[in-house]
Amino acid sequence: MSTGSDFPNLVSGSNQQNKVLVADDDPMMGEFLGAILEQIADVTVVSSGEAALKALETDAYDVVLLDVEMPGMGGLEACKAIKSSPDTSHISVIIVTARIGDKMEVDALDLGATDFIVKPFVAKIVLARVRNHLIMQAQARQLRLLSMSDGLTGIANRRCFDQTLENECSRAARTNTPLSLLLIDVDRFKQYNDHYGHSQGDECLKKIAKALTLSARRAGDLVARVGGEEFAFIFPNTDKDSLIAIAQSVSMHVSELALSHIDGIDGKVTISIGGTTLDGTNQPISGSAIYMKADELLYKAKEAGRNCAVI
Ligand code: GH3
Ligand code: MG
Ligand code: MG
Ligand code: MG
Ligand code: MG
Repeated sequence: MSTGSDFPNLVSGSNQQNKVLVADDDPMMGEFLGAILEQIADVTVVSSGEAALKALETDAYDVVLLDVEMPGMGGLEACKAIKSSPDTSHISVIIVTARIGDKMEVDALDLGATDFIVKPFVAKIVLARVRNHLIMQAQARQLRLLSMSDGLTGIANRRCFDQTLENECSRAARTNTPLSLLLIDVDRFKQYNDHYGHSQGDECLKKIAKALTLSARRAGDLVARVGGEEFAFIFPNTDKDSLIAIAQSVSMHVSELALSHIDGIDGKVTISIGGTTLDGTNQPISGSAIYMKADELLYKAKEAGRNCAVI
């Protein structure tokens, strides 16, 4: 899995540089396209639609060139699959074919293909077209990064979190795997601002965000700022026992910051945690429903005196 359609995918993945995937069952054609495109991208060549989809599961690509006629899954079918998965729908797909005809071209565009190249082609034109798609992908990546990240802390924002949570809930139901969620709320933060000032408050939130990222280590884990002094984690494929251990590490990382808070518990900034797990056998559940459950438990942690976790 390509770390889900999540922040790692959208943001860390944004460091990815110009990756192009070529699928053509004709080895000479694959080699030829590879040689052309290597001038501007890191190119992988495969020989079937199935192999293309498999490659997309493990690596992030910007542009995919698909031959139409391949044994097994052809290019149009592969294009459809790429465009219908939230993990890959943003990728530019270029259909490459010797079969000329308006219908084929319209079909390809209707399926979500971004461009259409007819064989035999001129190398310079292919190069220029793919370069333009790579530029558009870089711009789109930059926009996704901005729209999905929190301006203060640089971690994922609420929009990214909500979107990822919905995707992960569907994935958990589909694959019968557990899914865990942690909500974090900084304790007595209003008093922190009142005493130290709002800009110190901002600095405090940045440090907490950074400490939290230490607990989102696996591909697919996500930590986001979901409100003013509220943060949340998504841990795919994580059961309740693991979640309890993670919650302990989250508390530890925040207490290691040893941030002074004159009105805080033991004079320090502390956090309260609510956490819940879908164990993989539950009925499908919406992101907002599991979030609400974790929020109730966070409220219990507050009621229990703060600086604790209820899972
Ligand atoms: P509790 O222990 O019950 O969570 O108390 P609290 O004071 O943390 O909770 P409350 O919801 O009463 O206050 C949250 C505070 O967080 C109030 C608000 O000014 C502050 N806050 C929210 N967003 C920001 C921000 O971006 N920067 C700063 N500095 N403070 C913020
Ligand atoms: Mg072919
Ligand atoms: Mg709060
Ligand atoms: Mg609070
Ligand atoms: Mg309060």
